[in-house]
Amino acid sequence: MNAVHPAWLRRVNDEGVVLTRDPGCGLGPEAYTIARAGGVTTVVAADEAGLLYGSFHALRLDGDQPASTHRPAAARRMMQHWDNVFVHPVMGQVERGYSGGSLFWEDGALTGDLDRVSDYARLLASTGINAVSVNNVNVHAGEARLLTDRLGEVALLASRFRQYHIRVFLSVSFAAPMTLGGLDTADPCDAQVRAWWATATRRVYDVIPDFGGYVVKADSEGQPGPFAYGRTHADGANLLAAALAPFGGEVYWRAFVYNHRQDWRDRTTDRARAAHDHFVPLDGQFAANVILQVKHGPIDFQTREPVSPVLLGMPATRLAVELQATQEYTGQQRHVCYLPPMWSSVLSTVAARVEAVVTVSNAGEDPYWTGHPLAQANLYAAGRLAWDPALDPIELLDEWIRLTFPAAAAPVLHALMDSSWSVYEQYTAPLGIGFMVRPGDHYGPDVDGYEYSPWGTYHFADRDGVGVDRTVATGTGFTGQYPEPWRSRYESLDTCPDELLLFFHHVPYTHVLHSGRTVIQHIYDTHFAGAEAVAAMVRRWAALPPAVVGVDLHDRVGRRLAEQERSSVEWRDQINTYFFRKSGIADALGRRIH
Ligand code: GCV
Repeated sequence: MNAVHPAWLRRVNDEGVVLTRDPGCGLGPEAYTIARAGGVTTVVAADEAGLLYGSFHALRLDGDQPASTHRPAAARRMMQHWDNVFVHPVMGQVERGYSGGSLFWEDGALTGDLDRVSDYARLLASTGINAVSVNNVNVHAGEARLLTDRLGEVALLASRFRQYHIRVFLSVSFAAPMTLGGLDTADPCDAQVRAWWATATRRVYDVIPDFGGYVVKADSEGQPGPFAYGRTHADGANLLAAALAPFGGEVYWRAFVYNHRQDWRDRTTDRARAAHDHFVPLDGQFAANVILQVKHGPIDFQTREPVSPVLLGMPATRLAVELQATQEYTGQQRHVCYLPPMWSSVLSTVAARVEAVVTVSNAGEDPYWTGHPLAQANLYAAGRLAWDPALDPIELLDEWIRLTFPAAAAPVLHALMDSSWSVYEQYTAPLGIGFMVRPGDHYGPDVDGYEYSPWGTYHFADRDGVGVDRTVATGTGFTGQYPEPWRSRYESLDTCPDELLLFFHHVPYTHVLHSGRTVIQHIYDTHFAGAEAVAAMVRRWAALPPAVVGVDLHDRVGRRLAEQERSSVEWRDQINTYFFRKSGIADALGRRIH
């Protein structure tokens, strides 16, 4: 790696921070010791990376501090971008991107603003991120060429990230030996295919010696993969691993594999089961430089899901947990939705089992980086939690607020953001059932939008009840994929947590929750409460003098809050009306339902 960006180190020195690199200090890679006394901060580390992270920590310090040592919990902390090089006719420049165009690509070309890439690299490094993938996991024909004749552009990006200790990864197409190499197969057991990957990979390292490796979405939502050749995903991943191994590179192989052409009439197929069914039998068969990248929940980044059982069931495989900062299903950066309370609960279960935390980035060319200025907190916290999953999410939010806004704004920001995930959950799909979003763009309510579709995301509401029976006793058997204590907890109605009830069970509307309310009354109450909470957020923000946070930012947030309020009312009314009409059960409080 090159030396850390010299301008950054000068700036830190100017702030009175003394950085000492001492290879004999006994600290491991990326670790540092920091202390502050008499206004002078000292940072000691064995390597450049440790100094870099220590220098950012120095800027967060407030007052004198005794010496403390910090080291990352996960060795790899990656931001993945779903950025297309060419504007995609349906998905645009960034798939599920809500922050303007891509930071890296602009209508077929590399961005002309590499300094902004450097700014982004510094931003990511300040949170502890040390890896980034720069193109969409859905690799279209033009983007596939980043691996070959467009490698020079990737090298330019890598030169900017390198100065902040961030390695660049590429998403690659499993079919590349055919589409780029002209072979008539991409079979992982074919000698020519193996040779093609070896040569292509060597060329990458000729140009980018510290290249991180490949990210692969295979046999998933139309992407090519090893199933076409009757091979397993271990065969597929190990093919790329062999090509990368001589250079120290790694494969991030995604476990997001399921049948997206399911027959909705078939009640036995359960999308939640798919990743476990495909991957757990392969435990122990992956090469040493393969990391299996698993979405944190079994379906797809819904507002509430249980932890994926794959993360609990592959002890002989290196694992990464995948989080989604881009708010595809959580308000698309038009709604305030501070996600770390969800991420922390996931990490409290899996942090000790994963060696990488991967987050799908929510940043783009927007001047505020994230479209909704308050969505920056998700970007910031994703990196900080990857470094230390034990950090308290609300203290982390406080840290971000302190570093970003004047103290006078803090009470209002906390009022808007602390519970924003719960509030979003209140006015959207209830009790862990998920989806109920508009098909395609996934924004706003459409209760039956996916009910008769091939995507495997159903709620099964009828006049008597709602929810998916995933029990071993009477359902799809998904609960049986969990080890104890989760298996029994989710299997039994007595112990299944309310917030996941409809994920695991089909129950009558009159079923009484642990909270003491019936399911139908819970639906009504939470939807009225959620929309009211958003209205209160709007009032709080309007009462904050714009000058405290800057007039432009105040206006941007105000306009997004207005949309959140409109949307929350639409969600409330569609969900309440839908379930009132299905069940025929009136709201106990007699509120207006249509
Ligand atoms: C990149 C969901 C999203 C897709 C995304 C996919 C994935 O299905 O809607 O846009 O594709 O997840 O994670 O691969």
